[in-house]
Amino acid sequence: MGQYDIDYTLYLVTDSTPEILGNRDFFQVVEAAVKGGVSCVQLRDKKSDTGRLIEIGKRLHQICQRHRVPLLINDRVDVALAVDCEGVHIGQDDMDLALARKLLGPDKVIGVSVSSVDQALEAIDGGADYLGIGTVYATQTKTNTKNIIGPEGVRDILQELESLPKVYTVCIGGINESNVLDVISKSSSPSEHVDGVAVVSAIMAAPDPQAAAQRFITLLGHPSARP
Ligand code: TZP
Ligand code: MG
Repeated sequence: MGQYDIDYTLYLVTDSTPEILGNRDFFQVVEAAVKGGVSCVQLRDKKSDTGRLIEIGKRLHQICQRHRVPLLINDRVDVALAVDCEGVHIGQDDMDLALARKLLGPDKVIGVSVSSVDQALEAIDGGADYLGIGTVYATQTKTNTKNIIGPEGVRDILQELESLPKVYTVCIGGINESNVLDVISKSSSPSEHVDGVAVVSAIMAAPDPQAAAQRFITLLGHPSARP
């Protein structure tokens, strides 16, 4: 489906709330994280109005393009179209996947949040490019999450996917430098691993986001810092 071959290894989901950002500049924080090795960025902003979101998205897309990293937009297919970035990430309560695909066309990347085998199979059937599997651990960043599935829940989903054509997988929720290797090993089914980890606060709220991203990349065993 989506034409972009995305590296999901270290997937940064942004947050511009004061609790996470303090008084730092949002774009500088994200750019630092990208310099540290973040391989994919999702703009997640539940507060800004549509016009502002498009403005932020366009500016963020320029930064991402400079570092050859794809940008996806959380929730908003209309904003992704306006920004003309690489795709969207939709949850179970967002726009229907079939409609999102119809609006975005075959080339854009669509990721879908799933927390059960049934949701995963439905998303694959609907042509999702990747699955955001979680919530792995309870997190302050998203307190309204209904389903804390643990690494074991991720593994159960991966196991079901083994016999199906390849779909990319990323796990999310409460992942930090201390638990990331544990999450990955416990999430693995015998022959299938997640393709990446999605992180908000462990990078966005870190005092030095570039160094934090670099340490993640080292832990994940992936080539570090980008030009
Ligand atoms: N979806 C499930 S958990 C979550 C989202 C967007 C937030 C994850 O944030 P953090 O800070 O990495 O735990
Ligand atoms: Mg959503």
